[in-house]
Amino acid sequence: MSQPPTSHSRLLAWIDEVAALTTPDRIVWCDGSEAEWTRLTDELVDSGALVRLDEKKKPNSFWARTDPSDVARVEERTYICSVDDADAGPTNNWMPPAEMKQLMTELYRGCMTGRTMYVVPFCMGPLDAGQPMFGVELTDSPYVVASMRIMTRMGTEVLAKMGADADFVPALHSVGAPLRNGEADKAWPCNEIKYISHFPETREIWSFGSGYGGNSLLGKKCFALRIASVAARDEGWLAEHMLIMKLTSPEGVVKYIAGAFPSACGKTNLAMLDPTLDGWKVETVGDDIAWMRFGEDGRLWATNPEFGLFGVAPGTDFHTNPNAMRTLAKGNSVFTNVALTDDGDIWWEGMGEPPAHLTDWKGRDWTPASEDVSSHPNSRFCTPIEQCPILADEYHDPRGVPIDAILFGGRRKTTVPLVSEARDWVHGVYLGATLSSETTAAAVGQVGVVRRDPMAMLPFIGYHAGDYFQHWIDMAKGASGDAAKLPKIFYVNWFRRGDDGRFLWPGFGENSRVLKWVAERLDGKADAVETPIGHVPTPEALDLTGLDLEPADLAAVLRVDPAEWQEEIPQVTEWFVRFGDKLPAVLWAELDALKARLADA
Ligand code: SAT
Ligand code: MN
Repeated sequence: MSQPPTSHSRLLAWIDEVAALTTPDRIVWCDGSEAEWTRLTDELVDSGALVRLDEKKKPNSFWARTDPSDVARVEERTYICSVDDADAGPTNNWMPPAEMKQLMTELYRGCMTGRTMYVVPFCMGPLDAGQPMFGVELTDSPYVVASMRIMTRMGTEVLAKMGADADFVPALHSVGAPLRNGEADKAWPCNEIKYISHFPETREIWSFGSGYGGNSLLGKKCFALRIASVAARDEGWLAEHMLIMKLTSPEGVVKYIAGAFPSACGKTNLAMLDPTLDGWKVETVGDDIAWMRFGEDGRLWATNPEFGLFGVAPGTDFHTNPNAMRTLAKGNSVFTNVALTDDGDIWWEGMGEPPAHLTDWKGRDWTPASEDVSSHPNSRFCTPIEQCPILADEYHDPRGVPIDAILFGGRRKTTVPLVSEARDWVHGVYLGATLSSETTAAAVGQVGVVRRDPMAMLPFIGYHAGDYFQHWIDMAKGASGDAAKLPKIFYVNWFRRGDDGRFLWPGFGENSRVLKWVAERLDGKADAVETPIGHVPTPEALDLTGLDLEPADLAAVLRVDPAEWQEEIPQVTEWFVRFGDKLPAVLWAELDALKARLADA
């Protein structure tokens, strides 16, 4: 190795320690340059890991296929290794940190033999933030390095800003596939054994065995959510699984809205929404993660710590998300587990008429007559957020944007109306804490099962979920005692179906009608009826201009059926019981109050 480009002694000592354990053939310091990107992607093309797409269709872009066993986050293999298991709580896997470190040390021993260890200094959020949030990922995967260059600010600038002693989160990653005695590499090396481990007290991340998304791009879910949520608890802020958007009315009134939805429930589509309502404008600040801190004005300000978009590909097209398509058309992207067209472009289900022939995500010939889908349901595009044509200027502002409203949402066929407004902050926290959704392909496991997914953070809370609910309740104190400064909380469900299985609401750009109602509620201008579960728009209060919606469907999508909500009560009770003494008493009180309102309805 040539002279390390830093004098940061803690970083240098850690790299020495990891190199001695993992025995890479060489160490490369990543500078984040264009030249480095070209060198890495050229190497990945030569090794067969990437296929270069047609320069005219998707400039400087690549197609990747993973091992068929390595396609999503592995929640079963994800651990919060706090010193005390009570700090991980009932929703996380736990192992004592010393035991996990011992076990993983044996897995890591010699695991980079025959490979390069890349040093990736990165920063979550703008480098000119008051307190820049640094991490350094050590990885033996050049695919991860290329993806990290899209998803985070990384390289020389970051290292320079870290100086000799800045704090950082050490994030160690290996695909766990050493190449001994000149063994040939696979296009997608990985290991059957996988561990995604977090050490909240020491703010460390150790990941082994997977090269995919949230398992390997350690700035994202591991740092910006699991580790950051612990820092946020300690320091009085929130690290949340939320999109951030700027909504401007025809009169020029601006509202900033954050929205928490589980993975693969349309956060990216909502963040880039193209309103069907005349004169309304949406601009994107973020599509997946929001860090929210109180400003001196007592309001909650949100920033997006990421630098790229890692969106679900299938279902994305000019109808559902035209701005994502425009972002991707500019190139500089990596597409993973989608299909390849014969003329060097990408294709996935939902992109209109399929071509007569494709290469599917498993590398097989595919035609419209094929039985399987061409693209994995959790296939992704990874693309620079600065290419988004509706990126808000505020994205670059280290202070972020003051949040007016928080939306919680999930995928529910029944029960949950299109939109409702919480009665107050604590009721809103109750709505978040009991949020439910049908599972998706974003995590390994069964798809379509209803599970509680509090604040859409179930797989991402880095500590005890009961303490997390209390932290949310305590946030009210940060608003300098002025509850009016807190965002208003809403609960939305774009996915309700009729008895015949049809979606009742058209979704996508038409969701601007719901956003308009939310914006008007914030200004005390839109009508609502009080129901046992919160305030629901009157049918007249939603602007349905130009929308062909049957009155019966409108009634059905807004309906609050006390009997359906009664059925939720035992599930919510069971859910709350899991948290034992750690469940804030005010949430039990909210449940009791809901029961009483339902009984009266
Ligand atoms: O694979 S990721 O965790 O990055 C994507 C997601 O599940 O939201
Ligand atoms: Mn996500």
